[in-house]
Amino acid sequence: MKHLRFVFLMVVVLVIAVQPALMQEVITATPGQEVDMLLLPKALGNAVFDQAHEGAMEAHAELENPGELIFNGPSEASAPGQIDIIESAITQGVGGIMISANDYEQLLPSTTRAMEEGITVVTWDSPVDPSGEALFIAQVDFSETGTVMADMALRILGEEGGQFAILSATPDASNQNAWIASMQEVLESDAAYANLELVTIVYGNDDPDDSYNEALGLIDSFPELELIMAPTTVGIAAAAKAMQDEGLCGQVAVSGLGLPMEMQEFVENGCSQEFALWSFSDLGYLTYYVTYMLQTGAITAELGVTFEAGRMGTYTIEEDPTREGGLRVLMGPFSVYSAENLEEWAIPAEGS
Ligand code: RAM
Repeated sequence: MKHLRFVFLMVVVLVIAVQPALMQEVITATPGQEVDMLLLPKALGNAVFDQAHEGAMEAHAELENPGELIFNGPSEASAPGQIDIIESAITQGVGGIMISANDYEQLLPSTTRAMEEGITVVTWDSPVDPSGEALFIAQVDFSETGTVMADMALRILGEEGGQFAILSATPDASNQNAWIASMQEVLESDAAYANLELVTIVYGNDDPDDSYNEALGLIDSFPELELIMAPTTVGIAAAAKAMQDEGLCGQVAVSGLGLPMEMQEFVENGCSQEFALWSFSDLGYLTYYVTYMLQTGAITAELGVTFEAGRMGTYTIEEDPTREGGLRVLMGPFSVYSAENLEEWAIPAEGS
């Protein structure tokens, strides 16, 4: 009995001693501080960026920021369009700029100038070179994206393989370029992928019409093509629509990174077999939290800094293994959507 009491006492002492140390390290935000924030997507009119905006608005309200949350982007996914918006945000004197970048290098003079003016620059979804940002909010691990896409291709084409093409976004998009490079590495890394033959990479500029036409071009140029892999929500939906219109569903598969609400009909009618994504509203929410906490001085952009991002919980700033000298906050996870788990993600038709 005495022994038990001693053990119990030791446990209590330990908990009391260790807990404050643990708790001190997780930093929380101080709500109510005024910071004008700009959420800058690659382009307007893309549903995933609207979802990120919703997440950012949720965080903005939760943190009771009396400042403004501006959501503005170019009408087409282009670096010059983003530069103009960053420049006017600097003149306006915003406190935080959150960018999904159309180019890894071209935005640097503007983002660097913004940082010199005391503005927190955080990238999300698609980063810039680490010299032009405080850190990057990575939706998923970029090298994992290659594995996810290679495995989807393998499940669709089987071990006998076949020809496939990549339909990407803009040629300079840093996220898509990193994912394509990672997929190519994965394909070469294991004999299991040996029969998956990548025949070409084309670009639909995250524009529905361009992407649709590029998909049609692919089936013209490669009559043996069996799969279009599109690491862009705009590209995958346009490719699936093109295959549907051509009556090629079942013959040419469509996969990649897609938004469930845009892809549901194509999974239901067999034009797309499976695709993957993450939550864009969570990404917007987390990005807002980090930018607010950096700009209000609650945290600094340094390795090992641990903080709490509201409903999403605790995160730690870490080295970005996919970008030398870069820092990231890693969100995740990936979700894979297919006919097999359709019941879990499909939006039921009205009246059913
Ligand atoms: C498009 C955009 C975005 C990317 C998704 C997967 O909506 O290119 O940057 O993350 O696809």
